[in-house]
Amino acid sequence: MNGAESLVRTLLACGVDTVFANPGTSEMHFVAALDRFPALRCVPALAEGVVGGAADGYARMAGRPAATLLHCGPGLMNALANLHNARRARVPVLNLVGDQATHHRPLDAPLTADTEALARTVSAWVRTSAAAHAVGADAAAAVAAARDAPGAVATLILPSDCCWDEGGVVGTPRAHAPPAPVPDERVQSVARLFERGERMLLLVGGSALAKGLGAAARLGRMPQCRLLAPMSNARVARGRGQAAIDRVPYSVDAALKQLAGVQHVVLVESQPPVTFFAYPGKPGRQLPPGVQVHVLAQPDEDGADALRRLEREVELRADEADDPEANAPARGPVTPEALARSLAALLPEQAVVVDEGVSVGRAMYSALAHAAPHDWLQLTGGAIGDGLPLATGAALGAPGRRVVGLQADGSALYTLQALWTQAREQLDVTTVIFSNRRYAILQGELAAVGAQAGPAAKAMFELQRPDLDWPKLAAGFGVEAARADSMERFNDLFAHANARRGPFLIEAVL
Ligand SMILES: Cc1ncc(C[n+]2csc(CCOP(=O)(O)OP(=O)(O)O)c2C)c(N)n1
Ligand SMILES: [Mg+2]
Repeated sequence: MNGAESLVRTLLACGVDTVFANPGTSEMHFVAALDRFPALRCVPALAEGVVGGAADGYARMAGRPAATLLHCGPGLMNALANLHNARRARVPVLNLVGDQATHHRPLDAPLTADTEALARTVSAWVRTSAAAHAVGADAAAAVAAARDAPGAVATLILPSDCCWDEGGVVGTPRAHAPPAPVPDERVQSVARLFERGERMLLLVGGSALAKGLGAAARLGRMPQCRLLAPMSNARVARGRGQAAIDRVPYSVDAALKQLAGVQHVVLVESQPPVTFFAYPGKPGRQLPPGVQVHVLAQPDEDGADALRRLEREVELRADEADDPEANAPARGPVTPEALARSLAALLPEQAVVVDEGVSVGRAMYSALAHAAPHDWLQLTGGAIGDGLPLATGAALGAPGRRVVGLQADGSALYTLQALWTQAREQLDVTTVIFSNRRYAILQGELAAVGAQAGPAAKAMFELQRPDLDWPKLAAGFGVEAARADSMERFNDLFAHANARRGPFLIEAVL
């Protein structure tokens, strides 16, 4: 058995059966092993940004890691932005990077780079295998490191001689650390805060959001308490039957207004909220000055369990909330509000919504709070170009569920190659392109940072001259597509897309 075969056998033994790959010469022995192991699903991607984002989307839905397969330092560089998003999502990713053979590295051949240094920027764990016999044990350690609560990117670098040399040994799966229970004293001290009747904010993130709110929602309905989620979240369980939860707004003014008067913040798998950027003369922290911050659960602790225990300690005085009546789909011109209304009415049951809707997408989150039950996946690290890859990985991580991508046009163009993977694997993904033909958010940011902008500066944010032809772009990658310039047409296309198998793209012209 060579090192590559010991790697494949170890992955399968550790429950890793999906690989997103863009390989090169140094990964050939791994590729060659695929024919002997049909249980390993290897999904090709045409750009490494797709690999990183798809591994993230897969992990968010499957709850366990996929592997990536990347080529040397430069292949990893291309994947880093979306691996950064995965790091911020705190999901498990087994990041495999093939590299120069051990004895070839000193020759400084063209693709030689400081692969470990690059990997460290996104990884909680980095190791370079030293020899074929070590590869299996290294891979088992990497999977456990990726899965330690709450989840992280673990990078294993594989010099090509370690893969082709004989002497491979299959690694034994290792236990990983589950979320730690929150100590009783902490639950009780937060319970005492609730009893003081002062104005509180319960800020719930991480796995507590992904599992459904239950206790948090009931606590959040107490008269003195507000319930919010952070601005960006890996996964939120929502829709009919689930309590709605708003997010801390993007704008600093809106956030300060919303949180004015709050005296205590209780963090559950979350951090004190800050603005995306600094703006001249404005605060970077979104909490009002003087607020007291308390931690109920850290990100590696079991926040959902802590909330249930907190609920038992506190004497609840809250009513059950009802789901409001559903609205009919919108008609007439395509606007963000009309799209939100139609999506709320027509979202398929158990959809996985992937939100990289940027400025148009802002109208969607609250509008879909009482749509059919669904999971909501967001861009977590602010690095745009994640939406199409996330949707691709989510479809593989949640087979049988429709993925609905709410996708800003400019952001989609960073990693458009994901469409080809969706077509090749016949993934059930409906992509809705919010085609405003500009970088709309940056037009607002220009004013927000106080920059003086003339026509040349403003033209930087227009995606026109030439216009992008979305149905043709999608068709070029093998994905069927159509354009909607009225809500009637959008409603028909959206229903049609969700009723068929395989991917479909709708350009919603705003
Ligand atoms: C990797 C990365 N590059 C660049 C940016 C800066 N940026 C933020 S939003 C944006 C444009 C977004 O345009 P679009 O996706 O069309 O959304 P819209 O603003 O039109 O809603 C850019 C370039 C970023 N956030 N991340
Ligand atoms: Mg746009």
